[in-house]
Amino acid sequence: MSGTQPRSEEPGLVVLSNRLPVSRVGNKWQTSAGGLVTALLPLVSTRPTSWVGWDGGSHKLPEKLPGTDAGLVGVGLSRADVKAYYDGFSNATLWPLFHDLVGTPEFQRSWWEAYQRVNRSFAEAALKTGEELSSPTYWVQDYQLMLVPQLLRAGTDAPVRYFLHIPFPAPELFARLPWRDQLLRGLLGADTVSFHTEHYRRNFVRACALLLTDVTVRGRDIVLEDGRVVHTQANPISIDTTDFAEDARSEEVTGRLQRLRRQFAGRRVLLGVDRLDYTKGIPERLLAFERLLEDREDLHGRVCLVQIAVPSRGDVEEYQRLRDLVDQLVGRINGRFTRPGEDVPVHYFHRGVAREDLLAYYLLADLMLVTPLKDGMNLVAKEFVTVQHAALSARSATEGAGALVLSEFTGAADEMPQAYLCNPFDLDGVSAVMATALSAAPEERRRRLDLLARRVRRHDIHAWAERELDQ
Ligand code: GDG
Repeated sequence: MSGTQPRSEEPGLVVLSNRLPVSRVGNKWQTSAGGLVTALLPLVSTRPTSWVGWDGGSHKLPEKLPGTDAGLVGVGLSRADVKAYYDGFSNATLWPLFHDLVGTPEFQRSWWEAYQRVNRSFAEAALKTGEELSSPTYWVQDYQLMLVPQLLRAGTDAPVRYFLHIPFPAPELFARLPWRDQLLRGLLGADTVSFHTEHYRRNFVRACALLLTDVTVRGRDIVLEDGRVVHTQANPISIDTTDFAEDARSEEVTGRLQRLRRQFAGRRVLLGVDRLDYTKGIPERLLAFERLLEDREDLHGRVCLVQIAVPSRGDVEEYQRLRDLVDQLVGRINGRFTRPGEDVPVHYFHRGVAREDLLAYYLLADLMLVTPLKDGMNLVAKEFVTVQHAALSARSATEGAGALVLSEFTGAADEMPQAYLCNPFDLDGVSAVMATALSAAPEERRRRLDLLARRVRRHDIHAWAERELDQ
């Protein structure tokens, strides 16, 4: 282990997440991309921080998070534990169970045992690094570490906060888990348990009331047998809107946008940006786009779908099947609808793109398709409206603005009623919403975008973090 900081009198912070937010590119370490990292980065420089996470198999981690003063504390895991705790219990049991069974969860006792073992290692590493900080707060992130709050509570009186980045399912679904009571008790070790939405929070409180006989629910609090009170709250995660807006106006992004505009001239662009995950509804989105092309011959050669799918969890079988299915659907649609000498209707990238390119694509898009079958929040929706809004003043009124098509099964839908909402399971419905959003008047699209972007700006990442940590 490495990377703790000299003791300072300022209150410290110990962040725990499954992965440390660094990756090695060539022989240099970089801060890595992803929902959680994007969210936490602006916070770690504001107080003495240690970040505890799986070292990803590397024993030569940098001492600090590149470009910051935050110390990195790596937890080493055996290959077998990674398979059982991460690929197994986290991603093949909890992930599908918590996303309303859009994938089928597998229950294996050996995975559960590895999950307990790894959660203990994380808690031990955190307590050790916490001793070197003055008045630390422990801030535990996400479903891979649900037992950690209770383990920390056994070793310290310091404040423990927990944030769940994915949905909390209805208690009737959660109850299928053989180790349901242990997970609830794990979370109840925290002083505050936070969720993206009120709906997930209520599901958690209902699960506690239903499954644990020794707790009492008092409003938003859960009172334990020994009198300790656990507070629950809904606090939707957000983005650094200032950062995104500034970058959207940068010369680099403007240059890339101009190039893309030339490449896609004469066509309206529909855009999808997701990890390649079955919760994100990529096959269903492709089928809805295919339906649109079937129904609307006038759109042939005039619309295209750009789908960026960042490779994810390639070691889990269900993800390999998803990749094959997406390949097949893209091939089928392009086979059916490409016209001689013309460009294909679906541009599919099975890779991530640089942030500047991502922002240029957000600016290029006429429609942003965020259509997950289930998603805790979805930051892409918030990034898109922020970036589009930043460019609005530079556009003429007749140019309109990009429109957001948003699944009602995302946490983001709660805060974004002005999006073009859709049910991703209803292919005809999604296809019709795409057509409606494409034909909406420019001023209508601008009006909606303005309301959406303002709302995101009011509750940005700083507001989220303040609510998580300063209570
Ligand atoms: C989990 C929950 C919740 C994507 N492609 C590229 C790229 N990205 C960045 C996006 C965005 C992030 O990755 C994805 O965040 P999401 O929120 O959409 O999704 P998850 O990864 O599933 O995150 C989710 C989140 O945690 C936070 O709590 O919202 O519900 O599932 O920031 O911009 N970035 C770059 N190139 C890409 O190609 N540079």
